[in-house]
Amino acid sequence: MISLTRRRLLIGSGLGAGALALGGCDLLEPNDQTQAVLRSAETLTMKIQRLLQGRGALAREYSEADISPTFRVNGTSAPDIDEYARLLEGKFVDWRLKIDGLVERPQAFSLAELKALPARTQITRHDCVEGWSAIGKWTGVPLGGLLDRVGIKPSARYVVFHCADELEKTLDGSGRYYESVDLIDAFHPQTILAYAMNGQDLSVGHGAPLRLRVERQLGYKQAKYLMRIEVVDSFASFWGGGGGYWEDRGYEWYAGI
Ligand SMILES: Nc1nc2c(c(=O)[nH]1)N[C@H]1C(S)=C(S)[C@@H](COP(=O)(O)O)O[C@H]1N2
Ligand SMILES: [Mo]
Repeated sequence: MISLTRRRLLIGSGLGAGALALGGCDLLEPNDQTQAVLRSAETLTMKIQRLLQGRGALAREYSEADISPTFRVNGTSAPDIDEYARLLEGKFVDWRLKIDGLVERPQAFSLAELKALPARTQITRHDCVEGWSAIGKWTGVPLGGLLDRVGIKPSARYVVFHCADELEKTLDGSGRYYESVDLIDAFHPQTILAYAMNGQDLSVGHGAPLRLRVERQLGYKQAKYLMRIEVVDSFASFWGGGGGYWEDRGYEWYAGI
């Protein structure tokens, strides 16, 4: 397998080198034009990565012996929201995962219902942009199977994940954590909604009761505290329009590893 890092791929293209130079300059206020250049370089990167690796290529899986003895909790460690506190106190019996948007049969799943569905377990490495990694074992429901159950409409293009936590307290609620993936990643076999880590129910720190694992992408895509999944044709109208909490603050939407 050819292994090229995103940086090398970018440097290999004239466009990317320019985008990198801009990206590295703190003095330059990003304007629409530089944003457009950065976004097109990012789309190019995603296409090259998928071309080299294949749409369905699997992220590496590890053995039990590789599981990290400690796995850091990052970002929100406990959602500071009344509704979440209530659900946690009730051991998530009243929690429901809503799936709606561009689907034929909107549905709300209890944790017990999700746990009764066919499950997948995978041992993978989590890479955070902040420069740390950890290997963990995740068990959950493949997202693709769940989407097949509710039936996505032909106009569907993206899947948006709404979380319980506000990472930043704001008056308009724009500090709410959210994420999104396209349908290629949504139906990828390693994309699961995990309710267990290392053989135990998810802890609050790691995203109880349910979190996303989308293994070919960086840590910030792995949305914790899932409340609702919305199938859409565009994520432009959500919050900052970038498709995720960190994307709205400048990170790449396709965070390929
Ligand atoms: N809802 C929510 N999901 C989140 C975050 C967050 O703050 N809130 N942080 C992200 C980041 S940057 C990382 S690295 C991982 C951390 O997951 P962990 O706490 O299980 O290590 O969760 C991601 N998903
Ligand atoms: Mo992260």
